[in-house]
Amino acid sequence: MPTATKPIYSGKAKDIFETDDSDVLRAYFRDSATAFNAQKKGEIHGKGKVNATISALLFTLVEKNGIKTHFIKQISDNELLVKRVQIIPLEVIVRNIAAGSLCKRLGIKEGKVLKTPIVEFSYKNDELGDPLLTRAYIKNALEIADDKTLDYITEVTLKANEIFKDFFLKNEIKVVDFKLEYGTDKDGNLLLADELSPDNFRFWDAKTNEKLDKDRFRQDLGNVEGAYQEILKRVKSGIQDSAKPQHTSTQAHQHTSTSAHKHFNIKVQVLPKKDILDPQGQAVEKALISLGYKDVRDLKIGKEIVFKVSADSELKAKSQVKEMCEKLLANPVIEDYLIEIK
Ligand code: ADP
Ligand code: AIR
Ligand code: ASP
Repeated sequence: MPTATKPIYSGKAKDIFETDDSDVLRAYFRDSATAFNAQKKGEIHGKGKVNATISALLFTLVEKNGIKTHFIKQISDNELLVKRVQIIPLEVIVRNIAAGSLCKRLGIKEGKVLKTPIVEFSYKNDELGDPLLTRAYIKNALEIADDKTLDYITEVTLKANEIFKDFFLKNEIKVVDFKLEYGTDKDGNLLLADELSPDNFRFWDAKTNEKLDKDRFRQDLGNVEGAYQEILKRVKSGIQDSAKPQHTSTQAHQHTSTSAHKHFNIKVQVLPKKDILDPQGQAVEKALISLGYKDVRDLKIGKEIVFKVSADSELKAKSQVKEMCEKLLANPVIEDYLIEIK
């Protein structure tokens, strides 16, 4: 149960408390559930505990993959310690498969696999019904984020989507769509915040398409508690599986200490993908043209990473480096990488 102190904020599903440290907040996840901007209200028994635990596990998963979040630790069944942030009042939504408001708005059939993942922004404002925003609304009417911030949020969100899709598919779940919130900490770092749970994700069973998220509550489908418990079960077993040694190049990597004997010099070149916005590259291209180099075009700015690895064959070294690129060195959603081995 929450302690007697008054929350500094009591939302639709969580209470937020201050702690002894002014930079740290305590989020208490309640069982209360709302839908359609609080027009529908109810309780989902055990939801607080399940959502706090799923959030803790998924924040840890994305942190491990290089995404900065507000998560510090889970301190009880229903409570997380988080870094205090100033929330940007945007609901950042990613969609892989058509569902919910997208179907309503566009008349598309639920279940259509979208050509590529879509990122959209809504205004986090219950009174206005969280309206869909354009970039111009965000930048020039609300003035809550600029292009650079929106590009960064989009990049991180698409990366999170790849991490979630991959993790959940291994656990026989399709990630249909989800909503993220971001905020800035006292040092100006943009952190993924709020929660990661079936309250803000649509999850379908990969074999049966059974809904395993808040749509069961929204649409009165029954067994809401069971669906949330099922997601918790699969997330827990997925995390356990991912901690086990793999029979792939990761295992080859572990063997390096005993059997590897060749050293390879690695050079990785990382460049923004062809159609991805590269503001830095565009600025340099413009500057070169204004200096009189009129024929310059398609300028991209990237990075070069050099290091050595030991492995028992070039093939194994290459597959290890490829894995490093996918996990950390590049963002495969928006960047191409080229591996050179000598
Ligand atoms: P809502 O406000 O939508 O009803 P909740 O009941 O989940 O949502 O309340 C939690 C509130 O705390 C949300 O408004 C969310 O934006 C905010 N929040 C989440 N993480 C943080 C954080 N690290 N620092 C400050 N506020 C946060
Ligand atoms: N979402 C949006 N506002 C609040 C939440 N939780 C989430 C939904 C769904 C995604 O954002 O849970 O996963 C898209 O919602 P919709 O209603 O726009 O289709
Ligand atoms: N979270 C929002 C609400 O509580 C929207 C939704 O989940 O449908 O109303």
